[in-house]
Amino acid sequence: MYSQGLIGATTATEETPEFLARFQARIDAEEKIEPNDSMPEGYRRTLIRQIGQHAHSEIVGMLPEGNWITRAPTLKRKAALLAKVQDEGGHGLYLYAAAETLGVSREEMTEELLSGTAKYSSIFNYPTLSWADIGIVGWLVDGAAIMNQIPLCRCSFGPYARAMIRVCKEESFHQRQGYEIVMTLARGTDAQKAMVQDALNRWWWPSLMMFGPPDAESAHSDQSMKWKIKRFTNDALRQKFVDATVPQATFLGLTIPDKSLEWNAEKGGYDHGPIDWDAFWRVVKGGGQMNVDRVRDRKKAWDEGAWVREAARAHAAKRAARKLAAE
Ligand code: BYC
Repeated sequence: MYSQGLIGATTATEETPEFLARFQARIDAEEKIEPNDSMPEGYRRTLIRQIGQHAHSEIVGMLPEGNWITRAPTLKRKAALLAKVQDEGGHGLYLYAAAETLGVSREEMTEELLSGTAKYSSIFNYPTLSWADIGIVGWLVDGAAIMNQIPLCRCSFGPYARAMIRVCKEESFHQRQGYEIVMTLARGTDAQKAMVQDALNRWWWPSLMMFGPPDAESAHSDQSMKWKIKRFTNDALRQKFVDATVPQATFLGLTIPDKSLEWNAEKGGYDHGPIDWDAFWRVVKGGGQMNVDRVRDRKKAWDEGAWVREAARAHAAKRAARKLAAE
């Protein structure tokens, strides 16, 4: 079932200064690192952590939107939302497969998610209260995801970089469907305008938090930038997102809920108000409105899918035995 799994598990190498320098030279030369290549243990662990958390975010991210599939206002909206939520499941699959090439199994990663030892994006611990939330999630959350993920297409680890190319194409469709929902509501009745403004008020700050803690407090950024896993820092991507999104809100006639938001001609970008990082860490550590529900729902899906995994394994074993007998 996990055919490409565990390939990289046998590449442990003594990390002499020469080995580390050779590895860094490959990174600096923009060579892609592949699963069978020797790599520092820290590089491997960083990728397992980041790709695993990214995969978890994709599948936990199916929950807040899946919640609206039965209540989408038209058949067209329902079909688009259904396709989007299925795409997120696919993203999780590509990412788990990419992480498996580093010598970790999907079962291990899932156990970490369900036991709370692996994180997933803070953004999915907020509830989707109205149909407007689905538009705002597509516009802002998928918009922030693209901003963060386009640079990951150039990540130094080949399987992650290649997975991200397809993910980004699909995220781009997601962002547009969200923006189109928001545009429809923003041009609608007063009640629709109020509903979409309310959703923007609730999702704006959590969307900025998605990019992670400020650079000064980001534990992994320096090393991940050196290894070209990350190409931009958390603050740099957050700034790009704000600069791209504010004109879109203006076009829609919506108000970003930040009184300090102001164009700064000198830096060529917007200054924004302070982010409540205490609230961010509270949510990351399990204190968000939906943390308990999200993990419970993932556990239920994992438990109820046990028979499918068992059947797939039995089918694979039968096929392998048949192939062996025919040889
Ligand atoms: N939420 O040193 P830092 C999507 C953690 S999927 C929770 O800056 P790093 C979508 C961080 O993990 C969106 N935790 O870390 C899906 C670390 O904790 P650990 C997900 C966060 O890794 C479906 C600690 O804080 N995208 O958009 O250098 C539908 C210190 O942070 C968060 C990805 O995963 C957070 N927001 O940078 C719609 C992209 N931020 O591990 C949409 C790939 C930070 O030491 N990931 N933490 O326990 C990345 O680009 C990077 O991992 C991050 C963080 C920028 C997120």
